[in-house]
Amino acid sequence: MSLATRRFGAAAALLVAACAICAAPAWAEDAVGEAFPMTRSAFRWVRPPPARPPPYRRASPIGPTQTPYMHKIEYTELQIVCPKVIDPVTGYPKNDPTCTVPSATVAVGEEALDTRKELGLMNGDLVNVTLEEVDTEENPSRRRLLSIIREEQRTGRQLLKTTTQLPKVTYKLKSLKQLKKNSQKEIYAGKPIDLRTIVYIMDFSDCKLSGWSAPPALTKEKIAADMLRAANAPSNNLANYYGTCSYEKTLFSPDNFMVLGPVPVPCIGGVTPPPRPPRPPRPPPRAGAATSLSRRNDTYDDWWDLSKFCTASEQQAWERAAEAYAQAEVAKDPNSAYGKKLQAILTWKERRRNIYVLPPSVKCSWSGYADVTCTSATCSAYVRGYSDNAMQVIMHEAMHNYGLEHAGRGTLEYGDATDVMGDFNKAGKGLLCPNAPNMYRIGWAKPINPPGTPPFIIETTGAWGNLTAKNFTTNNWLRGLVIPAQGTRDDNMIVVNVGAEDNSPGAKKATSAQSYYFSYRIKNNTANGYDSGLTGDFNKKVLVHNYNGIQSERVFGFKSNLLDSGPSFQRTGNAWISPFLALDANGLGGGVRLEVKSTTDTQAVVDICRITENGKEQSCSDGLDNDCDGRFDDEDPDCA
Ligand SMILES: *[C@@H]1O[C@H](CO)[C@@H](O)[C@H](O)[C@H]1NC(C)=O
Ligand SMILES: *[C@@H]1O[C@H](CO)[C@@H](O)[C@H](O)[C@H]1NC(C)=O
Ligand SMILES: *[C@@H]1O[C@H](CO)[C@@H](O)[C@H](O)[C@H]1NC(C)=O
Ligand SMILES: *[C@@H]1O[C@H](CO)[C@@H](O)[C@H](O)[C@H]1NC(C)=O
Ligand SMILES: CC(=O)N[C@H]1CO[C@H](CO)[C@@H](O)[C@@H]1O
Repeated sequence: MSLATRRFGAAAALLVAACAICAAPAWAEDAVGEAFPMTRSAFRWVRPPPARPPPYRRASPIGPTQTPYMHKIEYTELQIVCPKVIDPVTGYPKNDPTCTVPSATVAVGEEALDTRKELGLMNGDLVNVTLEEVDTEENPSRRRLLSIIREEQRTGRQLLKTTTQLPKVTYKLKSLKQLKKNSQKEIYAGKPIDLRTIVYIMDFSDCKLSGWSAPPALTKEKIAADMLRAANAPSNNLANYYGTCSYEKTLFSPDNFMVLGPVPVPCIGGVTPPPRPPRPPRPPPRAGAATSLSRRNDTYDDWWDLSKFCTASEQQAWERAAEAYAQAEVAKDPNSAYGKKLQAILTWKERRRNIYVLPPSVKCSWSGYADVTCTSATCSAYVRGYSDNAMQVIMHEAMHNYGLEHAGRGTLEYGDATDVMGDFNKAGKGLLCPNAPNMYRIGWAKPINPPGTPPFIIETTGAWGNLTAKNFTTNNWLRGLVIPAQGTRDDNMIVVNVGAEDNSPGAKKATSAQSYYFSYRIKNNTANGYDSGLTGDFNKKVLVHNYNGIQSERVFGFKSNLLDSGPSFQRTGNAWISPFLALDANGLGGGVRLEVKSTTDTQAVVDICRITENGKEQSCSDGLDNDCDGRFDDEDPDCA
């Protein structure tokens, strides 16, 4: 018998006695109710292994030390939380008072991603969930233990060592059904998105642990100065980051932004559960009896202990405390300019971004954590501590709120150094705007328009530079296409999918057809300019990304992948050549060859060819250079 079970046994005896007055046993019942699903993604720094000491003492190198980081895929979580409703009296959002489900993490990692994809779940949808409490001997309910601890505190009887780490309730997600799909909100559709943001400085000093107070140096003024376009702001202040990278399609106005705090949160708190009778013994689980939705994980009830956990229930406690703090601030002086401004932000009905700056030592395994998509009344991004590169971490998290996934390179989840959603290690205080696929995904940028189109014309679609097999039928070379530097205008990429027939809805598509994105990036020498955080490695480079997603917040599972950059490409030299996809029955597929003809400080000129015969020209009289080696038909020695 495990220690925990023995303890629980003793406590159960106590509860039997206490429960002579109890009604029907309730604690093993399923938790059923309506909830919001929240997919959240964490950002984690991983410290490098300690360097071996040099053979003899040398002064340590001057300049910032780099902190490598990596992403652990299991840090994506699918949580369920109570739906937020707008209180008709106060106008403030609050948890639906009829909510009966505990806040919980119901799936992590690939399971979380799969569930989201399978059900097309967007944050802020309404779902009906049924959670079944799972009875494991090793893991008795932490809620039950909490009630025992409360009983100890009340009676002074020592039944347990209360310093023992509390076990968690374990639930299994029995079912999750979509009741209402929220509409997508984060894709630019012609009208600037005017963000509402509150930054909360959180203070957990009640835990009486060192590093758990709000750092005194971290003032509201400091954060406001870092985030707004003030004279002394760093160039990657959030307002500039959003404004410049989006070409002012997203606004971060000082009128809609406030910093509050420090917000004290009690270290331990929550509702005291009623005493409950012991659970009848359960039959052992039958093998293979798992339901189709057997994605189980530990689930947390709505009480919290900040000193021990960093789970959905602690996160909800922070949020409740912050919200209550903000409302109390308004109540202090509702008619002042400050009170009115705060109230206006608090009563804004949709997509208020809350950024929580947590004390540096708090027990969370991540450095940043945020909702992926933001469609409910409020959405969250948390950062642990506030380091020198806080603004890069916050922008990364903020772009998760926009629905963006990580920008990878090969197997490296965060490997793309051309996007703040990837490796921003070397971006310093510069702006590292999203890569072409991510820019397209949120509607900030589009493929190029026909030559002569002025920049920033909202009505243009970019269909001209969205190339499919159809664009290569009469001539498989498209020459002299101009790719403007991404910072100079918003129609700035060429997208090629030779596995697609054309761009009409319902057009035929080859199986495993791939979309390639070609864009041109310049490291901006103006400190606060577009791409001022780009590394020299990608300066004046045509980038090749692969991305098969579309412009929808509800279509998941697609991430951009940085494949290569040129004129001088790593893999294939002076031209970039895609993998070859054998032509299907409809003649769709083949490969893409990209040659960079020239690059300047504002644009690159490229030639693009669709390869239909891989490596050797076989059709020698069709008027096409089928193998894209620059020689047509009889000119090609392949045809000799
Ligand atoms: C939610 O699910 C439960 C259990 O499946 C069911 O009894 C209930 O009617 C559902 N509620 C709604 C609103 O669909
Ligand atoms: C490519 O084809 C589409 C139609 O599918 C057309 O609208 C577009 O103008 C073409 N682009 C170029 C560069 O020829
Ligand atoms: C290209 O066209 C397809 C089909 O119309 C569309 O789904 C896709 O969003 C377009 N891609 C870009 C990058 O505009
Ligand atoms: C450099 O940044 C400025 C300001 O954002 C912008 O106007 C300019 O187009 C950028 N240049 C390039 C080449 O991106
Ligand atoms: C957050 C959490 O408790 N995650 C757990 C989910 O389940 C897997 C598999 O049992 C555990 O490894 C995780 O720790």
